[in-house]
Amino acid sequence: MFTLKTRLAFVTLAGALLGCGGDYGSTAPPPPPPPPAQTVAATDAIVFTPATLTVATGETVTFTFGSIAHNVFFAAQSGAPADISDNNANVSVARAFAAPGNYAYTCHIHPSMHGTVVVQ
Ligand SMILES: [Cu+2]
Repeated sequence: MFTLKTRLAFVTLAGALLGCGGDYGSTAPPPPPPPPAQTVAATDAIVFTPATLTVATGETVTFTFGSIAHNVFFAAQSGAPADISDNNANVSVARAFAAPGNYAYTCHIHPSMHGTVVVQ
């Protein structure tokens, strides 16, 4: 009986200390990381935004896909990165552009969707 009372007292004390420590240690959450600098959004409105994106040679462009699936097929030309084929939803895919040029692309699911990456 004595042992049980002691244990209960200890648990109560520990709970009080933990609660106090939690309040003392609370800080504001860190700010979210900034979005990638070079991004093309394949939107649920069936457009690429921005339709034309200008980047420097060697930069990486992140294509972000929303809840509606899209893909990115580049016009066949030297320096074009690999296509982002199939159905892409709720994912982001990065492509690097190693050579200057104008790289046009389209979504094969929605042929009205066009965009261009201008690499300077
Ligand atoms: Cu599409």
